[in-house]
Amino acid sequence: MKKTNLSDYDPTAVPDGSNYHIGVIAAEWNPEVTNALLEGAVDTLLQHGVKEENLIVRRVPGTFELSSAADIMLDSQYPDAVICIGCVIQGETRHFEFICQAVSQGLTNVAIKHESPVIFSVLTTDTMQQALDRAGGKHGNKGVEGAVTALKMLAYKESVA
Ligand code: DLZ
Repeated sequence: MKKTNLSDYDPTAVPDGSNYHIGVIAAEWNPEVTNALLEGAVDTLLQHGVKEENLIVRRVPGTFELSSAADIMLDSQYPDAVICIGCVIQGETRHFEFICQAVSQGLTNVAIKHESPVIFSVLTTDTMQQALDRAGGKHGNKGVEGAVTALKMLAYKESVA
């Protein structure tokens, strides 16, 4: 199968972000990956009109902490959407399964609780190379995808409100 840039998108189809406050929370684990995802997300939000002063960027220790951090941010700082960035790499123990399960279910629960877009920009890969390929490498940048998804979900929310 031909592998492509998974983050290619049509910029003309992305809603304007100038009226939104957006939180971006990145895990500190695997920083060479999460820093690149964070940069991709922030650059993309700015490109689509989000004002720098309306961005709330925070760090948490690991991907597991993303759900509670998003919940706390939505309760205290009221962003319109939160993009959650992490990278979990398969190791020799079952930690991988527990973290992936917890964060995917946790972020879903937070999104439903707050009726707000909570975006899963979490890479779950077998190897560091697979993660780097998706953090600004040959398969794109999952942070860019997260930013585009946040803006599209905010437009969706407005369209049905
Ligand atoms: C403990 C752990 C392990 C083994 N692997 C990762 C990982 O690959 N990526 C990641 O973001 N975090 C990892 N962590 C840390 C957990 O996410 C969490 O921070 C700790 O279990 C403390 O709750």
